[in-house]
Amino acid sequence: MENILELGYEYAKARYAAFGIDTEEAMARVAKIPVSIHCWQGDDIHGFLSSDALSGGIQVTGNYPGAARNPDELMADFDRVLALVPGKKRINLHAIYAITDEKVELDKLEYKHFAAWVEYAKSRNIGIDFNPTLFSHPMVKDGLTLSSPDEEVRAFWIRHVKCCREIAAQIGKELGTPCLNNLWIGDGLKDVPASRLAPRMRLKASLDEIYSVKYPAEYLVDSVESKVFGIGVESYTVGNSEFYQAYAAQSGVCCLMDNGHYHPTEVVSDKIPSMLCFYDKIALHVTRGVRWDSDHAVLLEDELKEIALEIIRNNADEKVMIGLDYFDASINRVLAWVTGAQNMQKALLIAALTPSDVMAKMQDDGNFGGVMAYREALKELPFGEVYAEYCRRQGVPSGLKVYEEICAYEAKILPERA
Ligand code: RNT
Ligand code: ZN
Repeated sequence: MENILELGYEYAKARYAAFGIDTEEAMARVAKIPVSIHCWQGDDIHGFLSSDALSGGIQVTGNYPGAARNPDELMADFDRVLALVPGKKRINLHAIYAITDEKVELDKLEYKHFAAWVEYAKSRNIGIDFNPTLFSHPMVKDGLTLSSPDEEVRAFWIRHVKCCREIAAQIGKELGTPCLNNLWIGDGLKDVPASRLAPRMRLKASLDEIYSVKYPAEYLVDSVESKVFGIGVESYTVGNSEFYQAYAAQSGVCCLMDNGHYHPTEVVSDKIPSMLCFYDKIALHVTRGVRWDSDHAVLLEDELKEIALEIIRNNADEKVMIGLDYFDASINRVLAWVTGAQNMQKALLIAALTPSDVMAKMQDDGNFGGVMAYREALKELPFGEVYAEYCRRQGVPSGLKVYEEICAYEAKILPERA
């Protein structure tokens, strides 16, 4: 059997070589690109700080058993993810994943509440990214946080984001790799606003105050994440794309594009090269939108492949910070996690196995038929053999073996968590 796999790879290597592609180079390249895996798939974005239900423009649906209930369970589940996904990984935390026995308010969080996560990351040799949590909390008033007309509300959330930035910078320093601190707020209105400008001016003022504190870029990278609409705020979103793009251009923070946050025919793959004309760094939340939901588990679909292509063919491996963001509680959560993360790896590998320079030259020469012929012929190549080899070299399983391992893990933990 081993032999058949090896033969399969040798055959695939030759098929790609006929297109001028070196499979060894492609695998080595993709293995260096970090993908930040969101911790919140493991427990439906509950976190460890309160028992309040999720609210504020996002929703998790499904009641599949086995959600992680505490730090130990979440870390154990994440270890399964690390062991089943190839490539370079980071973990993406939210402020509500603070680990503490005392009751601590969101505007009083400190680095010490995340020291256990830093130890976890250190021992697994992975980086950490971070997010302030501005939802599922009583200080969200009338659906608003940083854009609230209530000064107390606004001040509370400014303090929260400020302490998150300080924590994130400290994490980046400890781990020797910059921590991305991404800000998303659900602020918006259900129905037609009487003023669209005033909340945006208040958000702008809040951001100015938040980002007036400077940290070294080798510790902290800040990003802001826009959205077109959220559940319950269908008519107006304060932090829309234009708002944050203009803010980022003016202030020097990064834009984070979540591909579930745009109108259905708008694609992030097309936005990436536009942004690369102007920004040194951009961040992504890779997800899958389905109708009104922006957060289904990532599948190996055309748009995912196109996103990966725009990163790889523009040599933006170090400019685009890739993160995942989805939450499915209707299936085994580790499976949802692993499937999406594997698919990101597959898309990057497919992109790295594409003769993009040759095809770009054809485009410039006006040979559009050639581009089409190449693109379609590439779909016939034995990608699966290269991916299986990539996984094998990294000591992780591929194919249904992954599913079998997750089933075995589930059989072990479900009785403990019942
Ligand atoms: C919500 C945003 C945001 C969240 C996470 C939990 O629409 O995508 O990124 O999903 O912060
Ligand atoms: Zn997101």
